[in-house]
Amino acid sequence: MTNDNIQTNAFLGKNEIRAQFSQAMSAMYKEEVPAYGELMDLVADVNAASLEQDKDLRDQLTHTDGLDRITEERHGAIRVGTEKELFTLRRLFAVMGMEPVSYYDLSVAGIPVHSTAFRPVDEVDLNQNPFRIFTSLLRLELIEDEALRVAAQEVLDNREIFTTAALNLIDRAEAQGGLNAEDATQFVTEALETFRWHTKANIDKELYNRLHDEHRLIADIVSFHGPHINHLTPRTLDIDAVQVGMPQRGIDPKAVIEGPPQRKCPILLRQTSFKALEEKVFFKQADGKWEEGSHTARFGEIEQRGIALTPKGRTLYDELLDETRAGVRAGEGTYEDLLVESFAAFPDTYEELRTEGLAFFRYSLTEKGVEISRSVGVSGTVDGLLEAGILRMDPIVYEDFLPVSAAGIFQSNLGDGGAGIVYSNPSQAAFEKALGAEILDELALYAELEQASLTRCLEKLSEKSLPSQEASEAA
Ligand code: OOG
Ligand code: NI
Repeated sequence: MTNDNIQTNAFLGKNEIRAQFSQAMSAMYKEEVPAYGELMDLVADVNAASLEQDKDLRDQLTHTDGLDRITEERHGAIRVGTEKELFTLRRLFAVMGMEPVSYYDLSVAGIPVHSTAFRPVDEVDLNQNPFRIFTSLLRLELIEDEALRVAAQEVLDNREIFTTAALNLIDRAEAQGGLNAEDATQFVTEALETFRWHTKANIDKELYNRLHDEHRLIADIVSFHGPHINHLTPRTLDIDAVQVGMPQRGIDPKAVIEGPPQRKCPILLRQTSFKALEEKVFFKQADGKWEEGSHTARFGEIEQRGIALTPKGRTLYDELLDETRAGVRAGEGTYEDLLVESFAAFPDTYEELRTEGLAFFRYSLTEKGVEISRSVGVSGTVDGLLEAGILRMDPIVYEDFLPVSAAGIFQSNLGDGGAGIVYSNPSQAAFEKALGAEILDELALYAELEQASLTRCLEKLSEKSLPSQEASEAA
């Protein structure tokens, strides 16, 4: 580029770049996997109906600026093979304001990867576009067969998953602190290439089969030119309706919805998916010709997001889920029945969730609160201010993922092969070293969000009155 004049070339906001990228990914995936487009239509219909029927939900979403984001909301997932690839991905996502949040160890579920999710972090950024990418790194070290490990490593070391232009634009964004509109558009186009599907494999069928026999996921990660996006997930307001609606549109969903059961106050995350497609691919023969074969990797998923839980709430969630699974193993009933039974112990009103310290809330002033803050001012405890109709509370949406659910989603798309092997322990430190950055703690982020919302309210309310001991304690 010549005469790149920073003065006249103002940077495009990261939120805008992320929104463009999310759009481009969705358009590409719709083209590649038509069932995804079908699912998008179904979700749009279900969401419109939910908003029509549930006035409280519409009010809550309108009030928290959550309404606009929903139709455009989705997450994707990719799997990479080397530390270097992960390192560059972190830099690529940073250009769009996406940061690594939370560490997920999937090795305990027999899946030789560990993961994080790249996503926006601040409330305003989430509300503009919450696009996230669940990103897994292969742990070749967990594979016992040394010859296979070496062969896989060699294939991975010889591929470059980023275009030269993408790498140059990442460098430029880092050096300048952003990208202008023209560069940003090119960046999106180039970044998209990394996540595109390739029908031609990097390897021959023999090596593919060996990798596949070790674990299907290893074959998926190693065999191709890049980390093709393996699913893109729209957010629905009523996952039960989508689960029922899928077969009517010729889509075959997995048997159970992952996560908590249906509730009046949704918590965390519920997810379901449709089975991965068997797709025609070509393997590279020694004589340079292509040999036809097939590969199963890409699927569709839908999710419903609920309120984020505090550490106490999360512990209760994990306990009840463990209880359910233990019950299933002991043959005490079906998974669905036992899940509902166990979760009867999880309070299901926002009031209880708050007073028992199980979930995170965003506080704001009611109209009455705003009026009071303009005239006399007031102070008090959170309980008192809520009761007096001065404060209102809304759920803080869970923006992250659940390892047990993720394992269930992985498994449902892996078939039986290899899923039985249990690999070893988590290694967040190794993951962060590869990433070249620390992973953010999701619980700390939610706690900060809640605290900031409360502090804002209390400050406004006390502008006209002296701050009381009680109010600052409540904060
Ligand atoms: C990722 C599976 C995890 C989710 O929504 O929990 C995931 C993968 O299959 O690569 O996307
Ligand atoms: Ni997913």
